[in-house]
Formats: sequence, structure tokens, C-alpha cells
Amino acid sequence: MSSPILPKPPFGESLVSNLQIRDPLTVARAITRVERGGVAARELVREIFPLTGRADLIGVTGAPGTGKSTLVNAMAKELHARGKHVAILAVDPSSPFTGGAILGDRLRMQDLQGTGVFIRSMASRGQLGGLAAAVSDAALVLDAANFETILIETVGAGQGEVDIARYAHTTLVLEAPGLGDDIQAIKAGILEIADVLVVNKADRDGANATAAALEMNLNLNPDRTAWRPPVLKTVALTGKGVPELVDAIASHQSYIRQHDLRRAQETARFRNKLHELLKTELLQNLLDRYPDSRWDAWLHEITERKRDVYTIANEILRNKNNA
Ligand SMILES: Nc1nc2c(ncn2[C@@H]2O[C@H](COP(=O)(O)OP(=O)(O)OP(=O)(O)O)[C@@H](O)[C@H]2O)c(=O)[nH]1
Ligand SMILES: [Mg+2]
Repeated sequence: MSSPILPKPPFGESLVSNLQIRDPLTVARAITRVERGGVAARELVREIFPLTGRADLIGVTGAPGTGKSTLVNAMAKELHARGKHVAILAVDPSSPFTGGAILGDRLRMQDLQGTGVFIRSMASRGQLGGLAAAVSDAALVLDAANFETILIETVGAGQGEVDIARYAHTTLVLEAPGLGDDIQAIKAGILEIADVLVVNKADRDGANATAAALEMNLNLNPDRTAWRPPVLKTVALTGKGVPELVDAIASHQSYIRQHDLRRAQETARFRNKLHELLKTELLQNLLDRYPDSRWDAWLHEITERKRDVYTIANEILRNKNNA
């Protein structure tokens, strides 16, 4: 009799081995599973986690329309030409409403046909733990699937997107000439997360001025880290400057390896993820612990100014064992 105690691996050995040979359908299904969350997603992550930790995660962020998707495609082509297995995760917060992500995927797939580059768009559908968690789990899937380089495109608009970029091993921040006020972008603090600064659309007027503004900003904040982000100009549409960009990324990757920073990055990433997960779980535990009527009563007390939120929160936490 087989042991009834040991649960059967839910994802199955053949699926894990299909994943490891980068079978596109298996990879897509596995990402869908982590995107949906829940028990099946967690079991999948548990199974593949020991297979992960090797891929280079490259975050690409910047204002809307700076050319992130075009550049990511051009980078994928260049990396493919250098013999790398490449995957692209495009985080598109707007797609559930516009369907833009799917259209974008189709265009990109045509462009990258025959390269074996895997492309997937992800959009926030309000999953527990948020988009950042879903994206990092999708990156785990791609890592387990032996993609050596994972390019993650996010619009540098909200904190969530910035968080996604920040936890990559190398983060690119894109600017484009004539797209609003450069100083605005600098103020927004997005430059602080950059390991490589890219002025895309360098075929347009003002690219040199934008690059100079970025260099000046770096000079104003000299001691961010010992790594000084290079400022590079690209024309994503033609591929001009892309080999140099891929070289700069490789330099940053060897810098972080030489200085043993990769482990520190991973620690920061997993600490954040663990804390986010615990926050979500603890909140859910508390929400489940009391009936709706109890929550309504507390909220009523607050809106009636009988007791403030801190007092109520305290009561909720203190009562949690004998509700
Ligand atoms: N002139 C010029 N146009 C470019 C260049 N790179 C991209 N574009 C164009 O800029 C527009 C936006 O490019 P995308 O790659 O979609 O930009 P994005 O940053 O991904 O945009 P969102 O994902 O919507 O934020 C497209 O029309 C591109 O063809 C470039 O180097 N030069
Ligand atoms: Mg895009």
C-alpha cells in the first residue's frame, strides 16, 4: 500500500520537467497558476523554489511612452543573439480595461518570432498580496524554467511598479527627450533606484540635454553607492546603442557579483516579500475572525466619533484570541 500521508506533488513530475526545458505552454500555465494565487499557486512555488536563484532579473521602468516595450524587445533580440535564453514580463496595470496587454503581446511575438523569447503580460486583478507578489512569483517560474535573463517592464508611475523594478538585480530607468520636465522625473525619486540610466529616442532633439541633466543629477548625489550608474543613449526602434546597453547591464551584474551584493539584494527582496505576505495573512486572519456585524459596529463607533481608529485597532488586536 502506498503511503496515504505523503501528498502527491500537485504539479506533477512531468510538468516540472517540461517547465525545466522551457516548454512554452507549460511555462504559460504555471504563470497563470501563480497569478491566480491560492493553494495551487503556493504548492507550485514550493515545488519549484529549490530550482530558482540563478536567473538575472532586469527591471526596466520609466514614464509612459518612453519606449520601454520597444527597448525590451531590442534587448531581448540582442541577448538572444548572445546565446541567452530570455523571458519578458510586462507589467501593464491598464490592460484589464483596455485589452492593451494582449494586443501588445501579439505585436511583440511577431517581432520576436523564432527567437524562443518568452513573453507574458501581467496585470493587477486585485489578487491577494498584489501585483508585486504575482510578478515575483512569475519570475520564480521563469527562473525555474531555466531562463537566464528575465526582463521586467513596469511603468514607473506608482509605488507598486517602482517596487517591482527595485527588487530586480539590475534596474534600468528610461527617459526620453521632450517628454515633460526632466527635473520632475528626478524629483519623483525614480532615479534613485537606477543602476543604468537610458535616454531612449536618442534620434530626437534634446537627447543630449536630457543625458546632461541626468549626469548633473548624478553629480549632485555622488554617494548613492559605489556604483555610478552610466547614462546611455539608445534608439530602441533601430537598435542603436542596444549592444552598449547590454554590455552595461553585464558590467553591473559582474559588479554586484564581485562585491557579493547579490545575496544582499535577495535578502532585501525576500524580507519585503515575507513582510508583505505576513501583513496580508494577518489582516485576513483578523477579518475572518469576527463576524461582519462586529466590524460594522466598530466602524459605526468610529464614524460616530465615539472611539478613534487607534483605540479600536488596539481592541481588535487584544481581543484576537477570545473573539
Ligand atoms: N523616435 C523614436 N520612437 C521610439 C523609440 N523607441 C520607441 N519609440 C516609439 O515610442 C512609442 C512608445 O513606445 P513603447 O515601447 O510602447 O513605450 P512604453 O514605454 O513601453 O509605453 P507604455 O508601456 O505605454 O508606458 C511607440 O510609438 C514607439 O514606436 C525610439 O528610439 N525613437
Ligand atoms: Mg510598454
